[in-house]
Amino acid sequence: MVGLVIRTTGSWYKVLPKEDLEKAVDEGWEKLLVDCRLRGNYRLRGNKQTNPVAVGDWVEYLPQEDGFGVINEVHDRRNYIVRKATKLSKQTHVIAANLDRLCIVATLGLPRTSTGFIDRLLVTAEAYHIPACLVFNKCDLYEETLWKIHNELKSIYEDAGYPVYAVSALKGDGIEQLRQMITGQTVLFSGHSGVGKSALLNAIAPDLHLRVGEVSEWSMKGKHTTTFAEMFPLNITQPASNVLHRSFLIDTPGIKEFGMVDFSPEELSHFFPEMRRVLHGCHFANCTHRHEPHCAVKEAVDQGIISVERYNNYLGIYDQIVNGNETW
Ligand SMILES: Nc1nc2c(ncn2[C@@H]2O[C@H](COP(=O)(O)OP(=O)(O)OP(=O)(O)O)[C@@H](O)[C@H]2O)c(=O)[nH]1
Ligand SMILES: [Mg+2]
Ligand SMILES: [Zn+2]
Repeated sequence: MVGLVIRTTGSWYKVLPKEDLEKAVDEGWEKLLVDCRLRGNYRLRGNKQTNPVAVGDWVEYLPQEDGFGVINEVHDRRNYIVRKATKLSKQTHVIAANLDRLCIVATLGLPRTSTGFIDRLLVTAEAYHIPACLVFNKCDLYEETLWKIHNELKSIYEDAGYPVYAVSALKGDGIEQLRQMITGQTVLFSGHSGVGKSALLNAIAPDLHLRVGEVSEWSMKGKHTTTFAEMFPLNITQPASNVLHRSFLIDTPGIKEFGMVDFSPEELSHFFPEMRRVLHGCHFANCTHRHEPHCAVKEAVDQGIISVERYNNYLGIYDQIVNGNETW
């Protein structure tokens, strides 16, 4: 049997049978899920992943007499988002697989998201060819100064090529626009703990009733209210066409620091779309865009075509890759 991994908790996997996919939204998907374990001798794919099966994976499984299932095989992934399991670890953790979009949930409220964090996630999305967008939540808390910062960031990221949304899960502002954008897609919501990922999913799909952190519970750092990645099927009818689309929304536990999995320093600038557009103009074919003369990237930064903030984050990530400096 073939199924889609909806939730993983340690060594158990909740799998939605492929044949039930159509029913899943109308009849409630929870009762359709099969509890599966991984075949005992399943070989980790020779690589260093802590989780051989991730949310969004398509798997082959065998139903057992006791009602449980055994996963025999994981289908090849179209793409995935991966991070280091822990700060200094060589092991990696696949957050989710087979994605149409990454929504980075950020906020200028608390806990504030840095552009360094955003750019590390964006670079990873670029490396795996996953379209990404930025969702700034808690905009109801913004006053004049924060809106000014927001608008600066919006223009930086839109110029780079990423859609930017300003929303309030609490007040409902901007949610309809977000719903339109994710229609018919499998979308991963990622970001720090406490930025409001679960609250945002509840705003998009009120029937989900996801657990949201109590205001008093979370500090600057967030409290990790969501503890496992989980995917939710959702039907959205487009008002214009009245056509029904199925989406899959993936809620994830907050991440404090996004440990990028190693890239070669030479390829890094290709994962910054605005650099990718100009770097063919560099004098040296192997230009690292740091101190070489006649560098088209540096010229674009000087001319204000590439943002200084993004360029500095490029240098920071470059340094991290080359020297292993954990600047995060
Ligand atoms: N003012 C305001 N508060 C919000 C908004 N969205 C979420 N919050 C609050 O932010 C806190 C954290 O929200 P969650 O949805 O639990 O955050 P999360 O990103 O899912 O956190 P983790 O599950 O720990 O990763 C809660 O107290 C929410 O009520 C918003 O738009 N405006
Ligand atoms: Mg949550
Ligand atoms: Zn260059």
